[in-house]
Amino acid sequence: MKKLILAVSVTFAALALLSSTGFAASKTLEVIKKRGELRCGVNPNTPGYASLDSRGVYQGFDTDFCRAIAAAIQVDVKFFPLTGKERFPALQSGEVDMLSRRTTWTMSRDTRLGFQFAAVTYYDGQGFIVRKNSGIKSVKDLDGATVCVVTGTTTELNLADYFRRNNMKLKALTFENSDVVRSTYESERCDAMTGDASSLAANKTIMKDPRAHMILPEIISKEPLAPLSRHGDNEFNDIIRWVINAIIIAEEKGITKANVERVAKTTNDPEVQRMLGITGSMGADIGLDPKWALRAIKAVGTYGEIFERHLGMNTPLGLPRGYNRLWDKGGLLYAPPIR
Ligand SMILES: N[C@@H](CCC(=O)N[C@@H](CS)C(=O)NCC(=O)O)C(=O)O
Repeated sequence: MKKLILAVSVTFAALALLSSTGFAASKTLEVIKKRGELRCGVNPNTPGYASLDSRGVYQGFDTDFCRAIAAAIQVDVKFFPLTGKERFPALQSGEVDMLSRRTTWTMSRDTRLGFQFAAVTYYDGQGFIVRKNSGIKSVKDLDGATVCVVTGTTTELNLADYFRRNNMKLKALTFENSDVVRSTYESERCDAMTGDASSLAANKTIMKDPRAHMILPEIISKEPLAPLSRHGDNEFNDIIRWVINAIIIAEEKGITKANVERVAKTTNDPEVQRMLGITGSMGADIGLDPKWALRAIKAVGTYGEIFERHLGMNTPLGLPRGYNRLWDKGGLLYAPPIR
């Protein structure tokens, strides 16, 4: 009985401590700090989002969010290439701390699989790519077609749903790896290849003759792509979420990778002061030091800079911002305030 009372009072003391500091220790964060490395699951080969550069280092839009989070925590980052099928077991088993990998936020992944999505980094939708000389102009022309698709994805499910809903006949050829999906499509064993429109644009750049193919105009699904971590460690997920939000807010505020240090010294915008650790306790509140956001922005720049560097008009992908513009520029990017 005494033991029980002791245990209860220790628990209360711990709770009191928690509520006084407002911060519950994150187990994942402790593990990451101890090993000095954030382990991030990414796509194996999706140019612009995650692919190896000439030095064998992963570069891209998705990998930059891992880099930003590692900079905020002040650790190195290691990338783990994972196929659609491999990604969830790798996160569940602890092989990786998080995924930043063209992964759609869905209810079953959130609940049944036990994950927590942090914030949407890219609003996407599913599309189709076909050969220009096929005569196919619209998804409706694909009745009876053979379509190549990556298994273990929302893509596979949406494809079947779409054809069923529209009473169209489908022959789906599924493979685990998107490189195999692409080469099978290129060898003309399928009439179309389907995937997130962003990934199709990426895959098109590495086809033998990119100009021989076109992405159909229809988008058949919503694919809000978001980094995620395991259920049970909200504090670590908060770090992912607020680093992403800071990177979006930095764009709103006209901050850049190049000027962030100067802004930190000169700004009189109270939100920027809180975000960059000049005032308040935002860093301590998520278990980091005051310069967490400053380091993240210095490492990779703002959302706009990341987008333009890897996906924008001056890159092989040449993608417009579209839905991924800031909310006050007609897009969907709307980060909650740092206050
Ligand atoms: N957003 C979808 C698709 C994700 C995805 O990554 N699909 C393809 C690329 S379109 C893939 O799995 N690629 C594996 C690879 O790169 O080998 C999902 O979350 O299921």
